Amino acid sequence: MGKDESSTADLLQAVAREGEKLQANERRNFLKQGLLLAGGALSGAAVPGAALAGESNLPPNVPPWTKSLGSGVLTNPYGKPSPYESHIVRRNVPWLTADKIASISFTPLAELSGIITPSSLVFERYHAGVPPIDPAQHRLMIHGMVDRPIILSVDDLKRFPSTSVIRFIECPANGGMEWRAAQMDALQFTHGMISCCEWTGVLLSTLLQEVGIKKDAAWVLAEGADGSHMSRSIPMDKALDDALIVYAQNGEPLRPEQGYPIRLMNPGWEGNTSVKWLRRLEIGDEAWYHREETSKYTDLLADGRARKFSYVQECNSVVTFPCPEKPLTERGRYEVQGLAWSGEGKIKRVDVSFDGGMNWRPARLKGLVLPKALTRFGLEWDWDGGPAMIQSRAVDETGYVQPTYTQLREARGNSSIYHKNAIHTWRLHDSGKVSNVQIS
Ligand SMILES: Nc1nc2c(c(=O)[nH]1)N[C@H]1C(S)=C(S)[C@@H](COP(=O)(O)O)O[C@H]1N2
Ligand SMILES: [Mo]
Repeated sequence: MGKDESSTADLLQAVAREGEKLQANERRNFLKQGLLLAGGALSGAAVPGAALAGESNLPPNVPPWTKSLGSGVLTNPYGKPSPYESHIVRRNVPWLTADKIASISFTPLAELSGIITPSSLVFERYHAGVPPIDPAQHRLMIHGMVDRPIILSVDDLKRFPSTSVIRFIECPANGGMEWRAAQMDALQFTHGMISCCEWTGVLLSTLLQEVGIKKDAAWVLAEGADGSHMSRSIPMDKALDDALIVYAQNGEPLRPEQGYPIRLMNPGWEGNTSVKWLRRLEIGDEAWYHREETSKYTDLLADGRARKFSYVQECNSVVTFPCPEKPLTERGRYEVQGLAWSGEGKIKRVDVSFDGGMNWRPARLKGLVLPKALTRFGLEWDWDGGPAMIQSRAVDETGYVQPTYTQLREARGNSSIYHKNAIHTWRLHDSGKVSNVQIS
């Protein structure tokens, strides 16, 4: 390419010309490769170049989009995914809730890479829908057992020193439909009530320092501005540890679905405690025992008593490839992948089994391994075309090992809904199809 080819259009044309020359030269090699690829497939057609027939946009041909100009800047002032990816969306289970106001939608885990959940795909959980809050008319009141009660605007909040963390939020009902038997034949529905975002805001401890808490203060009540007035009692230890009042998610203002303009974020704890559309924090000396910590979000045990305040989301994991949405298409080498997480800290280790838990192989932890965040794991595996029972088992930095269903039921009985973190099994059929089964 000449130095004087200055305009972008010229540059693109030059690139296309270079490409054409290259393709003409290397046509023979491309054809050889095409044959190789076709031969590798189970049903490989043994005709040289057959894989290319009818595929006029594949090499060595030059597709029309390489020979023309594309759309310009600001075609989408707020960007959106390729239309070819329009199947990557949140979905709900229509029979699960009576309406869409007090309901839930699920993150499409099978379609995601890395550990960050794009804001548009974060699962939604509302008790009374999304309130259309005008941030200029929203305030956070901090009162109760404090020396100096305050009412903060969103702008006031942003004047405090901020911090950013990558942490998961998981609804404790994640997998709740699976307590008694395998039911949902999709990863999106067995594990999709979890997300992992970068959250930015102010440490709750900073705000509590500002108001000054009284000597006997032991609890914080967080209340939302939505029609459900959702409220939870948070022990002071957590409030002073890593609880945050956040106003940004993945670098931009919180989405309305996630609590715009501000939400409480309790890293590692059941999502229900991360009160959205936060309007009030009351400091007290006892828990409030509101609806969401008595009639709901308690765990009925085998002896008829209910476990209360089960705040932490314990260590859990799931294989995300293969899974019902992502079957295998041909035998050969794959990277089996999955996600692990623990509300207690970092993931230390993940093992994968292909025979329903009889033998285990250590997986590799990939990319960032952060506390209370999704952690991706991978393991190369040669599929021989036979059936398999694929499982993952995570261990966190406290040494806690993800339980089997038998261990979980021994500890918790069979009447729970929340906090199901048992080892999950995908049954791989010899067709490559994957289905949800349960092994105790
Ligand atoms: N004010 C308010 N906060 C709320 C809720 C709600 O309905 N109202 N739902 C809770 C529940 S049950 C969960 S699991 C999380 C879900 O967070 P997300 O919708 O951002 O994924 O928000 C919690 N905070
Ligand atoms: Mo939840």
